[in-house]
Amino acid sequence: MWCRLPFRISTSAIDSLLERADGLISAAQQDNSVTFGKDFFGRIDSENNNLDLLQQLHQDFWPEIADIVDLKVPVVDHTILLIKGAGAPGTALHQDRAYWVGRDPTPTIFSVWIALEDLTEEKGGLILSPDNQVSVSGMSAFNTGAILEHAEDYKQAGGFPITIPPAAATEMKKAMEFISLAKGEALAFDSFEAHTTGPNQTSTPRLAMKIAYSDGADKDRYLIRTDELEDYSPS
Ligand SMILES: O=C(O)CCC(=O)C(=O)O
Ligand SMILES: [Fe+2]
Repeated sequence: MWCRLPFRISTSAIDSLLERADGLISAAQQDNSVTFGKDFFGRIDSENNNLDLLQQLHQDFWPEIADIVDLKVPVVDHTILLIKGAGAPGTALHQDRAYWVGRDPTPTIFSVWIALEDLTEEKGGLILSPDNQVSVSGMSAFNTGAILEHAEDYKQAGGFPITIPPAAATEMKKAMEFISLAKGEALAFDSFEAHTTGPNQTSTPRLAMKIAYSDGADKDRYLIRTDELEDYSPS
């Protein structure tokens, strides 16, 4: 299940992020792989943890969805920058659940996927099934789906090696479409939503990111509770 978030994240929040991620982005100009800013947010070194930026982005949409998703102890499970280098390959079809069974025994993680620039299909934007689209109120039914068979394919390019095997993927992709997102637009998808992206066929890096939320009750591995993030102030 997935939905478009019907509000835009402020350009000023995104521009401050892009400015601070400048080093990573310029490196992706020369590197045709997917550059994951996995430790861009929340590094132990509190001067460089960028939680002030995460706070700004989060506050732009969380109040609109918190009651709908209704997590007992809402946490930011993890956040990554999804920078796909100029010329980098696509990401094979998968459900994120295949990666998260261990860390999220009862499925609660969902992703807010944010366009940090206007994303076209040539840039390697997200491809989803329109059949699974719901309105924002439908987020209350997130994570009620089922896991499909996945295989580990460490040879396939794109940085996400657990994938839906090629024959099944080809069949599923017939019903999937590129979803266009302008800078600051975002969509949310649950951990059972199969997704893929095409290669970045342009000469500049593709700029996107995801904030993955989950229920932190009974968990000790997550980035930060949402109430802590809201109260965060850089020391
Ligand atoms: O960035 C991509 O190409 C794929 C991202 C993805 O699979 C995800 O955000 O879960
Ligand atoms: Fe994914």
